[in-house]
Amino acid sequence: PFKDNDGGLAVQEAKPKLKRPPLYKVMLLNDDFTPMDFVVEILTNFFGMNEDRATQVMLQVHTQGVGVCGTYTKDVAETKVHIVNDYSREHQHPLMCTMEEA
Ligand code: NFA
Repeated sequence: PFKDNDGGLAVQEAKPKLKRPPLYKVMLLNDDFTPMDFVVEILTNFFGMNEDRATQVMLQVHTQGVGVCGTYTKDVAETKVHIVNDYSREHQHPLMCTMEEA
């Protein structure tokens, strides 16, 4: 409560701020060199997909050029992108993982 301009008592209601955090799509990009099995391994190990779903997404990336691995908060998406790119580089594959706001 506070004194307003005419001396009366005014109450500023505190609005409960329940804003959902922005979400980010984590995506894989196609290339000509990364083995299909390696991409499936990435999708099962780091994105919790079963073999069938991982194969679908891998083929989507292979044929369409890009595919969504999952949708996460910013911190989680950034961590996934780094882990996947580090893992691919460690194995000398050019696979690229990126993120964008959903
Ligand atoms: N295009 C790759 C190949 O033919 C397979 C691939 C799929 C690579 C999805 C990257 C992402 N070996």
